[in-house]
Amino acid sequence: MSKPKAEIINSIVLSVFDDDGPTPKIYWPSNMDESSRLLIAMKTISLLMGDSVYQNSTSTEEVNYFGILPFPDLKLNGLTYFFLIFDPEARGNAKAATITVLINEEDRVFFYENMKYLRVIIDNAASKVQLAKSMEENEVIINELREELLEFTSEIKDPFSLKRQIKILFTGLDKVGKTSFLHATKKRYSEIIKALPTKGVARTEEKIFEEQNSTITIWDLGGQKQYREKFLEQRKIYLYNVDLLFYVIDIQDSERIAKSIELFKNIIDSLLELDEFPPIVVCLNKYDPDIRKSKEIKNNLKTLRDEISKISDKFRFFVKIFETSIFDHWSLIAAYSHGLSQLSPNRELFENQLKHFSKKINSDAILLLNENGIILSNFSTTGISEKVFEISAPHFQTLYKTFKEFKLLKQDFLISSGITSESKNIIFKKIPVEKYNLYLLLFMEKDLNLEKIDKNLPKFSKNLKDLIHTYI
Ligand SMILES: Nc1nc2c(ncn2[C@@H]2O[C@H](COP(=O)(O)OP(=O)(O)OP(=O)(O)O)[C@@H](O)[C@H]2O)c(=O)[nH]1
Ligand SMILES: [Mg+2]
Repeated sequence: MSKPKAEIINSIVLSVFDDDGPTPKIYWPSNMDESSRLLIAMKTISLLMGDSVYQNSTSTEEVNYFGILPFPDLKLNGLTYFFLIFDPEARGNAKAATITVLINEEDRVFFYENMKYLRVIIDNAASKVQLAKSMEENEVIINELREELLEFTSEIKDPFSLKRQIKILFTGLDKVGKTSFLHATKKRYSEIIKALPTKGVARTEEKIFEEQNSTITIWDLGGQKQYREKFLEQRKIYLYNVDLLFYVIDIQDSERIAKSIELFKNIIDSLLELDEFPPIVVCLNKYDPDIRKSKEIKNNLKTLRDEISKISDKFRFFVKIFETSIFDHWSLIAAYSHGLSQLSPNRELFENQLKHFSKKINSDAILLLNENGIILSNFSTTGISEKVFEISAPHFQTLYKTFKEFKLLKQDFLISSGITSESKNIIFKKIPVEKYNLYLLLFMEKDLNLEKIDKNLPKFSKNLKDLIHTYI
C-alpha cells in the first residue's frame, strides 16, 4: 500500500542564532524530540556560518544559501534555506537563521525533483520571517509554510519516486562536433576517429560520483536535416523535462552561421512554448588553437556571440557561451563542468564552503575538482582572472597524477612558485573525502602558509563530506 502523499514532509524547523547559539525557535510537529531539533539547528547554522559574524552587512538579502543536507543520525534529509534577520541589537546587525524542511532520507529525490518550487515557497516564508516582529508571528508563518507544502505535495503525481532523472540534451546542426565533444570529455580519442554521423539520437549515462542519487542521461541528437526536423516536430518528447541543454556550433563553418542561429532560435521558441527553462550552454566549437588569430574566425566569433546573446537576453534564458575545441581538452571540460554544476542543488553550499575556507587560509581563489577533472565548485575574490585559473586547473591535475604515477611525489600536493611573480603561489592538493578523491587548486596571492592550510583542512573536508552525499 502506498503512503498517503501528503506524508512526505517529516518536519519543519526555524532556527535562529541568538545569545544561546543556534536555537530551534519554531518547529513542527510539536512533539518533535529535543535532541533532533537541536541537531538540526546546530548543523544548518554552523555549517553555513562557519565562525564568521556578518558584521555591518548593509543588506540582509546578500546572504542566502539553499541546499540539501543529510542528517544520517536522524535518517532524514533537510532542504535548508540560510538567511539573515536584520536586528540592530545583534552583533553585526543581523542574526543568522535557517528554515529546514525535512523528509526521510530514502525520499530525497522529492527534493531534487521539486527544488525550484520548494525554493520559491521557502524563500517566501523566509522573507516574512525577516519582517516578523514576534515569535507568535513566526509561528503563524511556519504554520502557513507547512500548509503550503502539504498542498503542494498533495498535487504532485509521485512524490516517492526512487531516483532523480536528469536529462541533458546535445543539440546543433550536423557535423558541428557534438558526438566528438562527448567522447573527448571522456578521453575516448579513438572513438572520435571512428565516429559516424549520429542517426536519430544516441543515449548515454554520465556519472559524477560512483554513488549518486540521480541517473544522468545524455541525449546526443543527430543534427542531419531529417533528424533535426523530426526533433522539432516531436519537440514535446525531446524537450520535455530537459534539465540542461548544450547547443553546439561549428565556428569554422562561416556559410552555415545563419542556419545555426536559426536552429538555436527554433529551439528557444520550442522551449518557450513548452514552458521549459533549462540552463543552456552554447559551445562555439572547432575553435582550434591554431586558427584563433584568423580574421574570419574572429568575425564569426563576434557575430555568433552577439546573436546568441540577443536571442537569449530577449527571452531571459540563462545562457553561457564557451569557445571549445577537441584539440584543447580543457576548453571542453570547462564548458561541460559548468553545465553539470548547474544541476547540483548544493552548488551554493559548496561555494559557501570554499569561501569560508579561502578566508581562513588567506587564498584568493579556490577550485574543487573531482577525479575526472570536472570542476565541482569554485570561488575567487575579485581581481584574479578566474578564467586563467580554471584553465590551468586540469593541467595541474595531469601533472600531479603524472608525478604520482612515476612515484616522484613525497607529499600529497604540488606547489608552483615563481611561475607568475615571486609572491604568488599555486598549490594543488588531493583531499580524500569519504571514498572519493577530490582535488583542490589554491591560488595564494600573498602569503603561503602550509601549516594554516593543514590546520583548516580537516574541518573543510568534513563539511564537504556531508555535501558530497547530496551533490547530485
Ligand atoms: N577541427 C575540429 N574538428 C572537429 C572538432 N570536433 C569535431 N570535429 C570533427 O567534426 C566532424 C563531425 O563530428 P561529429 O562529432 O560527428 O559531429 P556531430 O555534431 O555529432 O554530427 P551529427 O551526429 O551528424 O549531428 C568529425 O570529422 C570530427 O572529427 C573540433 O573541435 N575541431
Ligand atoms: Mg553525432
